[in-house]
Amino acid sequence: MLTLIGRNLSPYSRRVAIAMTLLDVPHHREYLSVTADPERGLEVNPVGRVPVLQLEDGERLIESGAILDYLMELVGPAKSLIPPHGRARRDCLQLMAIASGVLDKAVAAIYEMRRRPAEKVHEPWRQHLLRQASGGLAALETHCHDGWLVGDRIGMADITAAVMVTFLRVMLPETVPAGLYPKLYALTERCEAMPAFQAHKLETP
Ligand SMILES: N[C@@H](CCC(=O)N[C@@H](CS)C(=O)NCC(=O)O)C(=O)O
Repeated sequence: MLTLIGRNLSPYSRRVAIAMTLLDVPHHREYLSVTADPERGLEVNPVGRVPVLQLEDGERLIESGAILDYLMELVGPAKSLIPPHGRARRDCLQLMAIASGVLDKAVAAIYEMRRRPAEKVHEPWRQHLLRQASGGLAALETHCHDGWLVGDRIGMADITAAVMVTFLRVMLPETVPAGLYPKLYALTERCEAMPAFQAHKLETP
């Protein structure tokens, strides 16, 4: 059976876990924290990060986007959460890129605060990272409407956006003040109410 390595506090791991549940892909889970166990992180991934997807023969895939690509090919185009071709595929991948780009900047801002001694935090750099995250949030807000981001059913763009907003609300609440991104909030609430999201709740740190 497949094994997904990484805990739900990692938004990159959480988006893969939610996709696997939505797609009914059976798997085990190893709730690895690379902060708590960096040695295990380096054992399963040469660059020491999660998520990692271990295949039945022991091969390990890294990088959430590449893991999702593998999963979508596994389930086939009819079930895929990323449209297989054309404009819809391009839109989905671009919106996923914005949402995961916000995560990259938010995680870097969190590391700046938590991984450095207080006197070595470079506040102008942290502010720059937060401005980049806000740029992505504002762009996503303009793409939200009453339905799903792309097409007429939930897809990877919605999942990535919702996982990202929930992560920010817990870890960096100042980046998502109430009222600033109402449509993105509404999309997130709709996603988080679904059983697949409830099955992989964000653990509070
Ligand atoms: N681009 C990667 C990002 C993965 C990532 O940064 N994961 C974090 C956890 S949220 C991690 O393992 N950080 C440990 C580190 O970078 O030292 C992906 O999409 O898989």
